[in-house]
Amino acid sequence: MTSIRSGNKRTLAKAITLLESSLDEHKEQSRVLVDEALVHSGKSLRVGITGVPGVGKSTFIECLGLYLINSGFKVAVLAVDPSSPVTGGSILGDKTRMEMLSREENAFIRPSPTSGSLGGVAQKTRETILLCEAAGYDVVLIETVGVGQSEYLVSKMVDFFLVMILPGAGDELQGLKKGILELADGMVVNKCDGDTVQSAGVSKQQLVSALSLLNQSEYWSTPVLTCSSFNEKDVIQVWAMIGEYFDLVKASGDLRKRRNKQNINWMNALIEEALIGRLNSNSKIKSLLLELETSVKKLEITPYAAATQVVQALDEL
Ligand SMILES: Nc1nc2c(ncn2[C@@H]2O[C@H](COP(=O)(O)OP(=O)(O)O)[C@@H](O)[C@H]2O)c(=O)[nH]1
Ligand SMILES: [Mg+2]
Repeated sequence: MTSIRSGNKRTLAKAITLLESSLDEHKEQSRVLVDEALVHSGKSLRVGITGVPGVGKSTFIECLGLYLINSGFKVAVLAVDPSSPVTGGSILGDKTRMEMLSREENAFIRPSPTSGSLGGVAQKTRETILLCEAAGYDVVLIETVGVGQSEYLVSKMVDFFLVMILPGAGDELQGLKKGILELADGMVVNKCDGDTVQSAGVSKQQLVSALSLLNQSEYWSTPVLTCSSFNEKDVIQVWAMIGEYFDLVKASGDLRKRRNKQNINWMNALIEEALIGRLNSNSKIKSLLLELETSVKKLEITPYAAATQVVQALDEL
């Protein structure tokens, strides 16, 4: 196989397919690929973008991606969408919406892995980021849907986490999941055009006051911008905010810390996966698990006691 570092898109795509395969021989090959990539990784700016379906993430990414490519960058777009493994989530729609971007030589668009648990999908996304970086991509944009736990996982693997919301009054803001404000490094009220300009302004003010109640770092308070993804000027403004943040965290040494944290998270996820893999591959433990599940359901044993038994059984292996 040609090296990923050649920057060839088909080579990169093939490598990611290998990564997503569940065959044991492919797992071994992809481990080698990821190990090789690791040395050449870490140079990109990793940006996560979340928001409810329809908020305009893909439209925003297409506009931003084209702008970045025109500015001389290579842009990779990855999706994490575990909501609909059968159809591949909203990705089919995304593909057509990013039609212009996907035709660009310096853009690489990859839909979400469609099989596996959310943890597995997150894991593959982490490795895919490294492969993209080794292939020379300067900016990696990760689109994720604002449902379930996926946005939490994505926020832990990026340098900047952008939360997009729809314009609207208080009700919608109440609907924002608790905790999302803490994850956000920047927020965008999108679709600020036409009839919604005014309500977008109101949402912005509400977000600003909600954010002011949170503890922010000494040099960064999560900004809130309004944006129309159809308007390149707006999109560039959002990018400027991300660039400003990146410069600040780089200068303060926090980027290093954040990347270290990303790696520790990654390691922990791998340990968890390996342990669960071991539990499931041992027939003795597997039957113990089934037994305990029944006992827990019948309230014959507490979940704590059951978990302790499983860990003990693992010790005795
Ligand atoms: N008016 C308006 N419509 C938008 C904007 N951004 C996206 N849309 C439209 O909203 C719909 C959903 O956009 P999409 O990018 O697929 O949303 P996603 O599900 O978050 O990726 C599409 O019909 C877009 O054309 C915007 O800034 N203003
Ligand atoms: Mg989309």
